[in-house]
Amino acid sequence: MTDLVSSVLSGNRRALARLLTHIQNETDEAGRALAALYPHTGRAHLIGVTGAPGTGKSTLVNALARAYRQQGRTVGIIAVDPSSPFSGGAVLGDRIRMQDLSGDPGVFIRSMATRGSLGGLARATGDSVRALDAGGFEVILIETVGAGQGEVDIAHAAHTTLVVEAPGLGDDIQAIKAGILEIADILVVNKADRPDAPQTVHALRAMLDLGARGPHDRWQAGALLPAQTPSTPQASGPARWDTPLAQTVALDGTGIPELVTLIDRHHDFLRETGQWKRWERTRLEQELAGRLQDALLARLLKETPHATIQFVLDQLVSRQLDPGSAVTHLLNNSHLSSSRYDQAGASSS
Ligand SMILES: Nc1nc2c(ncn2[C@@H]2O[C@H](COP(=O)(O)OP(=O)(O)OP(=O)(O)O)[C@@H](O)[C@H]2O)c(=O)[nH]1
Ligand SMILES: [Mg+2]
Repeated sequence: MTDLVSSVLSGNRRALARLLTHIQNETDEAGRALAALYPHTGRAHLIGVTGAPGTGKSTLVNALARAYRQQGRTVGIIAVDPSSPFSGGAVLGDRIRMQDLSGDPGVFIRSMATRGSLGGLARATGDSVRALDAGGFEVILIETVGAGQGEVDIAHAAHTTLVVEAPGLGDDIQAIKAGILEIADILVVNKADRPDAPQTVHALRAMLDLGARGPHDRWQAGALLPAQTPSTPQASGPARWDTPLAQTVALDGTGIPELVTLIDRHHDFLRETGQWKRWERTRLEQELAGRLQDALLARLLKETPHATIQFVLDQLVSRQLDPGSAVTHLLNNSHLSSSRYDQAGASSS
């Protein structure tokens, strides 16, 4: 076991910070450490916090962290920075957070910058969460701005997803269109102190009753294996989770204890119905599929001369070749193909 790994496991903050930097820089050291840490992960409750810019996510995460600390639970926070330069809220929220929670050894905060591809960010976020999990943090809050599907996906890669809405911040229908309500395990109307809050609550309740509230079969999707239809009912407990609506004033802590209770209830629901395990399996299947996709594409591109790809592209543009056949052609001429094609490729070259 390397120094870094054993230090992270023993709760050394500086080692954890170093590992997170390795993860963000995608170094080989990160890969080695994560492999060694992997058996020590899977214990933390991962809570995603997503929603439109400025709804109060950072303030809410802050308030939740404080509540968990009062209960003696340790908290990791991963804030995925919005890619938009127009959002000043993140800066403010993070500044408040730093003042409020820094110096508490039971809290670890890390911001992730949107650098490069969203897929890369999602992976770095997932790896960072694993590092915090191995470091012994019991609750991990993952804040993302739910502006794009990619960011939503990051927050959704949690056991419990909070979707944060605020009154008067644009069209609620917009959020529903983006499918953001459907991913909510708990819908939070923050800024409940605002006079227009009751209207927002009313509108969102109506939406939940209309059908956004449904059986949460989202962990059935098969990324590699065919999706399985849920044939047998869950062994125990209700298999259905009705998305509750919580009202909070993150600024002064109103509604936070109730929200913590709802989050715990969702945790227990997942454990008792076996959905926690199902979630784990589906998540890992998706991650494996994503990593395989990237690795196979990288390998193919490494093995295929640049000129070949240009040639294929030319043929696509001139309509001499269709994209489907192009894929077959490229695969047949790479080492990813079956040995039959390998031999054919070798003899023709
Ligand atoms: N009135 C009121 N204002 C709040 C509440 N919670 C947060 N705010 C304010 O809303 C603004 C945005 O808060 P943030 O926590 O930064 O919001 P955010 O969703 O993290 O913002 P982005 O990260 O930029 O998307 C700040 O000025 C907060 O002080 C609340 O419960 N009531
Ligand atoms: Mg924020």
